[in-house]
Amino acid sequence: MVKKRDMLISTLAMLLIFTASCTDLPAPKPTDTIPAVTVPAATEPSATEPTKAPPVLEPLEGPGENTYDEITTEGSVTTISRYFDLDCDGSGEKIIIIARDIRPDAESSEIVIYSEFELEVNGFRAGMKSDGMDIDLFEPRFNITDIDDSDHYREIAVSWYGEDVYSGTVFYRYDGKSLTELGKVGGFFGKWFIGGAVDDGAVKVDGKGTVRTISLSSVLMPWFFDDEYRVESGKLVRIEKDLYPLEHNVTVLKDLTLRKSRTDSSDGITLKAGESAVITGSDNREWFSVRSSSGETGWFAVDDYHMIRGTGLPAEDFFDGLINAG
Ligand SMILES: [Ca+2]
Ligand SMILES: [Ca+2]
Repeated sequence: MVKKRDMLISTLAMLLIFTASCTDLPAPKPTDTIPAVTVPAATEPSATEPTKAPPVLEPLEGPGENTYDEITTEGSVTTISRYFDLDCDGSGEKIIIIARDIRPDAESSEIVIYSEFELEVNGFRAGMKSDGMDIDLFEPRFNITDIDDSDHYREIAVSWYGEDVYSGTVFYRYDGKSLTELGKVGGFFGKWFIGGAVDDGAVKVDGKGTVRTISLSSVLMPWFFDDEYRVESGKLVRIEKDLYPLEHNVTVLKDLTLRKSRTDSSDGITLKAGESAVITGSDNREWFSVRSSSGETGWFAVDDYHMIRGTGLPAEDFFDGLINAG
């Protein structure tokens, strides 16, 4: 009892010394000051605990809904920036994209077409240029996404509008040490703004490591197929499928004897001139399956994209209704 009492007295004495030095403050009652002294001491240990916890991931916005800190346009140059913690180390990276119209006729053009972009993250740079073929113009409103929520990286996606109807997306990753391109896929990520219309792009990220999109094949003719990619050793790698479904109606122009299967080179059914048929699938490399008007199936292969193997003739000589690549 004596010791406790002595401690209380010494505490009160210290409080009196403390309050005496703060002459402007009213002397607090002991009952008020005791919690004030003990509460901070009690909270200090718990305040240090969050530093040992996993990093808090910055909330992501939906595809095409990303906001930015600053957007400036000067002439044919647009600069968009945003702070975001891409490597989840607790501090935001400054992400800057500079999109420029560097076409020779840009000065006289009434519209700005971003023919190149430069991406900068914490001083590291990457970028792309229009190739005058597949890539027409870039959309500088980049997206931040998370391909795989089991790693501590978020990815930047930049998309472009294609020359005809098709588009593409490039993914970048900043890991704290470098900015690397993971790869390119067909299709647009996020909202695309063209001709006054806004649409959802074909590229979907599931957060489980898979990027899904709709890709354009040029084997036999231009046709679209469901496509998937995964990140392997820091690169987006296509997940090859054995066969991609297709449902394309054609009319046979010239008799064509098909193969029984991809592995059996013996003669199968013969498609007759004038009959209708359906191309039902392809390996996206050389083989196509065809369903005849009577419901039977056979196969043909192409070389050099459109020459039907074993005939020396292009596919256009056998089928009417193929999509024109032109
Ligand atoms: Ca960071
Ligand atoms: Ca991730």
